[in-house]
Amino acid sequence: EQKLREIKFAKSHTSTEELQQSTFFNRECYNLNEFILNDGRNGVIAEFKRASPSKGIINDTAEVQDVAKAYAASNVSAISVLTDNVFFKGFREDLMQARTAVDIPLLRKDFMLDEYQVLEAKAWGADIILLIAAILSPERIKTLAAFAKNLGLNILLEVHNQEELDRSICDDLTAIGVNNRNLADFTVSLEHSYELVSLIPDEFLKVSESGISNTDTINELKSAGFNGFLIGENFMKESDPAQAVKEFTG
Ligand code: IGP
Repeated sequence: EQKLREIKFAKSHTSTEELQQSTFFNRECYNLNEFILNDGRNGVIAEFKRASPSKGIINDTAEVQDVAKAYAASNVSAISVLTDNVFFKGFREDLMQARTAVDIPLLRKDFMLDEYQVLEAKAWGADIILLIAAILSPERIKTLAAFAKNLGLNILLEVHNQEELDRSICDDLTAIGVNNRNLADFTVSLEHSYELVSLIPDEFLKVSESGISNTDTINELKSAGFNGFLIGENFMKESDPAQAVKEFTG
């Protein structure tokens, strides 16, 4: 965590006052529950991701506005936008441009460690923040979730196994995501989702994350109890992610 902090906070900061005065900061966030549990939408959280540590460059030509618009037009429930630059080649501008392009919930996908980043998320137009159990203590998760909720943000907690779930769960979360990808060795197995789904209390949205590449898998995950499906590479690996999401969602 210390290493991550050093890498991510090397650059200079906008003041918290400036963040709080920015255009998007005072908008009301969309409610993730409403968009996921909506019969007219498909539960997919479609991701804009140029690159990843496991795959290298996935797509460096697609424009975020075009992709976001195509995702929204395909009735996805939300869009995830990577803002981490070090590992995923994302920018805060990607999130801000997605915000101007669509009117559905946006997830700031990043390694959140402190309150300042939560303020950034709100200022850049996010509706949802990600808290990753593998890199945060239970106390930090509780504090950051309360801080984010107070700003009207939705909170997605990401876990990879039962131990992370048990120690990290707290009241202020909106959704719990099971990451099928092991962040240490990048192996992907949907078994993580199937093993954990029944352990997630029903008051939280249940999201399966990573490695989903067809609608049969979505239907199986749905039968198992999931209502959200985070999908990135399957769309972004195509030169035209807009066409890929259209074919996927019909
Ligand atoms: C999407 P995929 O396999 O569909 O591209 O996965 C998403 O789950 C993945 O990008 C992700 C991620 C993360 C990225 C899950 N948790 C945490 C960065 C940080």
